[in-house]
Parts: sequence; structure tokens; C-alpha cells
Amino acid sequence: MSAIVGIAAGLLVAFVFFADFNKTDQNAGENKSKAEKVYVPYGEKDEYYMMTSGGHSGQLFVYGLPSMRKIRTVPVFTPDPATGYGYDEKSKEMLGGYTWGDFHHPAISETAGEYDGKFLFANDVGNNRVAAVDLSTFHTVDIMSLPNMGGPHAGVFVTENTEYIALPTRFARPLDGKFADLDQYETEYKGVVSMTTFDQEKKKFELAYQIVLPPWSYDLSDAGKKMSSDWIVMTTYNSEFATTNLEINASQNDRDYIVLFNWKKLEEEVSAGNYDDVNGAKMIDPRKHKGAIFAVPVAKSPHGVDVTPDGTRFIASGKLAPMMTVFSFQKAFDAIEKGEFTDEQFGIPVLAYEDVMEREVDPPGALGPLHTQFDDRGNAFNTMFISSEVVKWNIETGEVIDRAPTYFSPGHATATEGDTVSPDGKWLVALNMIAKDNFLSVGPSHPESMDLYDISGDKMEHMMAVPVDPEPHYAQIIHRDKINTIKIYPKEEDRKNSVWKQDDTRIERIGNEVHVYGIAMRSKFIFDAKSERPDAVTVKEGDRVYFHLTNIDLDQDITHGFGINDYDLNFEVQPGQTSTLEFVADKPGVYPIYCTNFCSALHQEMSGYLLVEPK
Ligand SMILES: [Cu+2]
Repeated sequence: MSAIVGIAAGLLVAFVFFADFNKTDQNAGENKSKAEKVYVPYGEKDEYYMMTSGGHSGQLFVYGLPSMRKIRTVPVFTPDPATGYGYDEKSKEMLGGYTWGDFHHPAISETAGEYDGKFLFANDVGNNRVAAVDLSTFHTVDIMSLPNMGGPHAGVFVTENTEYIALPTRFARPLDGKFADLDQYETEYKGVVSMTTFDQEKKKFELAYQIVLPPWSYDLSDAGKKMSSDWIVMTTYNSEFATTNLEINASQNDRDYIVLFNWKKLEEEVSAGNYDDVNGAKMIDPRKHKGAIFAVPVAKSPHGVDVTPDGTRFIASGKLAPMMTVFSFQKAFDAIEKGEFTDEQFGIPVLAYEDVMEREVDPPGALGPLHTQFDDRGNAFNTMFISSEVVKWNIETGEVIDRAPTYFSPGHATATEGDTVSPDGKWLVALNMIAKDNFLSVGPSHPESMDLYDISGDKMEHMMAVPVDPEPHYAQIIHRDKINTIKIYPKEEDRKNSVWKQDDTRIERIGNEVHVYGIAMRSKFIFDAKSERPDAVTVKEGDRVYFHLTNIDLDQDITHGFGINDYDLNFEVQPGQTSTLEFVADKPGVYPIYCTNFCSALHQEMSGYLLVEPK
């Protein structure tokens, strides 16, 4: 029961902290200087992009830093009428009929351990998927479903050169979609790690292999760097194998585990054909494959595990044990080399805690450590969920340097270039789960919030708190120089279904299929230039209709929308883009078509008709 007492005490402390912080108003002069620090005047741009997960909205939120202005919502796992995502043929197929996702952790592609700004990967805890967003267009380009998984919460994280995008599962399930009663949890339920690759030319995922693990819950993970670059570390909880009331039953053991594995060695096993085929996945089993998967005990129910920028250490956050534990990769390698193990779990040799642990950092009164970020001067920053603060400490010495309140209950924090081999130590954002009364009330439910800190000095300086839609779990902050967006989609004459000349527009019928090869341009639709009314399409009730629409306005930002009144359909074509809308004209009558995305002074005139003749 000690865990329960601990949580209760934590909540009490948190309450006191909340009450306290609300009163600590800054003086007006100080606020003004802070405002000047984050103000980005008209004509200038933010120095950083912050890519924030949108949680169960299934979307990506893009912010500018330091202004904290929201720039864009990019739909990833959820249909979005604002951009037509999930309505046109390609994005509808990518979503596969799902209407939501739970996006927790964005990971920007890396080269040599640096964010390279090419792609951003996203996990879907809700429906077991991984997605890629092309950062040249900020469009989602591929989504892959992962078999054998039960909520890939502990991803996504990329290896140093984006060789792999790793996704460990949170919930254990029987493999292969089989049924097994919860009484068979220990024997039939399994944890799984998915190791996916992404072809940057074809913009396609592939499931390279999976690892079957005991039915512990995998919470977070990180890839090694430099000397540890072949390794991945993952935190676990529920080493108790609890199947009900996890709040209590999964908090009994004093220690859970960090699982570490060598992805390069496992890659060799897979190439040698040493795997089982499970539900279409190449499955590695630690009971059969020795020498690449190990575990080390860690303070109970950890959340984050983060590899230091130099790759020498991994730091676990205790969550229910109020401390950060610094582990040494070298010590782990030495113990593995000597074969010194205390135990074996599911074929996984367990290293002695003392053999791998380098230091425990336990700031007095700091409760609920969640996650670690880094600066460029050897410091770590930990969010504390229960005591609502950020703690700055020195990685070499464990000395606590500064503590700053958050408003309130932070989950992750994200620092500028914070997951790379060279963080730049300028800004830190705490992603808070509770805003309380910081903002104008919008009813019983308050927004989540984010705190911005200047971390360039010895002391952290709180700059501002901003509200945010549900619900950022994690974010990465990348310098703007690394993002190179295209201005228009290139004009590809031979692109399937595209039409670039007015004379080539046409309406073709094949049986009960009607294909409209049309153009959107300021300020009209042309579906068939030779027709008396080029912007009207007549079909028969029951026809399957395809609108193939190309936006031939090759000017930056001239996006056209395409909505059909009463048909619940809307999509868009960005400059130079071709998209297809497919539907069955099952309602006879007359339906106005109009451009939904404001495009010109005569945008209002950009309309036409869909006429559906009754049977
Ligand atoms: Cu328009």
C-alpha cells in the first residue's frame, strides 16, 4: 500500500504547490522584458518549429518558438475537413476507415544523430499504427498498421540514422489476434516491439521485424547515440503481471525493468532467417535468440528513459519513485561481457542494478519525475508531474542546479534540438496536462497548457504559459534552417489523372463509373471545357463518381477547396496537386459544388453544379 500513500502525499504536496504558485505574480517590468524576449515582430519569423503531438485528436500541431504562436494543424490519424484529409482517395485509403488515432510521440528523422528535417514519424496508441509526415509539404504520406501490438505507446523513436523507427507496445495481448482468457495472462499475453523501416524515396514503411517480450507494459523508449548507437532502451511497468486495477496491482514491486537490446545484432538474426512468422511479422524470441536482449532493474513504474547527448548514459524517471536514475552504457556492456547476471526473465538475462547504475538523483520534495531533456552544457531537465516543476541538474555530478514551477502537472518537456547529439540549450517547453484557471474559462473542462522557459542561463526563466488543444504528450523542437518546404507541387505532366490544359478536361463514362478529369484555377472549375457549361457535371443516380482535380495555379498558397453541398464531401488541392474524390451519387437532385478554401477576389464565384438524374 506504500505506493497509494505515496500518491496521496504527492497530491497533497501538489495542491499546496498549486495554491502557492497562483499567488507569485511577477512585477510588470519583468513581464515586459520577458514579452520582448519572445516577441517576434511582423516581418520576422520564429527561430524554431515545435512539432507537438496532438494526442487523441490524432493530429500534429506546429508551433513557432519563441513566440508560441500556433502555425498549423497537420492531420495524421484523423480525418480533417479543413484540409480535406481523409476525404480524397489517397488519404482515405491511408486512414483505412479509422476516424481517430492517439498520437503521443513525434520523432523527426535523424542523420548522424541530428534532426535532418526530412520526415516526422508518429505513433498511434489508439489503433496500432505508425505514420510519416513529409516535412517538405507537411502532408502525411504513409500510414502502416502494426500486427500483434496493443497500443505502441513507447514509440516512436528513431535510431541515429533513421535506420529504424521503433514502437514498443503498451498493452500486452495474445499474439496473432488470438483469444485467451485474462487468467492466461502470464503465459498467453505478450509484449511486442515493432522495428519498422521507412524508404525515404518511395515514402513507404515496412515492418522489418518484431521482438516478443514478457507481458510487461512498455512505457517509453529511446535509441542510443554514438557509442551506444546500436542499442535501444525501453522502460517497463507491470512486472507484477496485473490484469485488473493496475493503479494498485501494478505498483507493488519496488523494481520494474529497463529492457535494452542491440538492434544491429537482431537485424543479423533476421537476415540469417532466424525468426518465426507470426501474423505476417518476422518475430524474434529472446528464449531462442541469446546475446542481444537484456534487462536491468529500475525504480518502480518508470516513465521516460532518455539517452544523454553523448550517448554514454541512459536516465530513467521514477514516476512512482521520486528520483532519476543514471545508468551507464559502458557499465552495462562490461557486465554483459563478463556474463554477470542475477536472474533470467523470459530468456532475458537480468543485469545487477548496482552493476549498471551510476547515480540516483533525488531532489528533496520533487515528486513524479516523468521525462528528461538536455542542454549543450551537460545539464539535464526533468519534469515532475506531481510537484509541478522542472528540475535542472548536472549529469556528471547529480548536483541540482535550479528548480522552476510549471503551471501545472507537466508530462514531457522538450528542449531545442533536445533529442539530438547536440542540443542547443536555448528553450525548454513543459507540456502540461492541467491548466487549472490560467486562462479564460470555457466550461468545466480546461485546456491543456505549455510553459516556455529560457534555459540559456544558469537559472531557468519562465517566459509564458499558453493554452493548447488536447493533448500534447511530447514534442520536438527543430531549428527552422533544417526545414525546407516546397512552394508548389511540381508540374508532372505524366502524373496519373492530372490535367494541365483546359482543352484536356473531360468527363468519361465507363459503365456506371463517371470519371471527371477537371481543373481548379482562379476562379473557376473546368470539368469539361468543350461543354456548354464547363463547371456542371450530370450523372445518374447510383453512378460511382470520380472527380480527378488538378490545381493548375502554380502560385504559392493558392489552394482550392472542393465541397459538394448536402453530400458531406470536401477536399482540397494545393498548388500543382492532383487529388481524386470518389463517391456514389446515391441521392438524386441538384447539388451545388463550390470552392471551400478562399482563393481570390472572385472566390465566391468559383462554383458549379452536380446534377444527379433520378433513376
Ligand atoms: Cu478557389
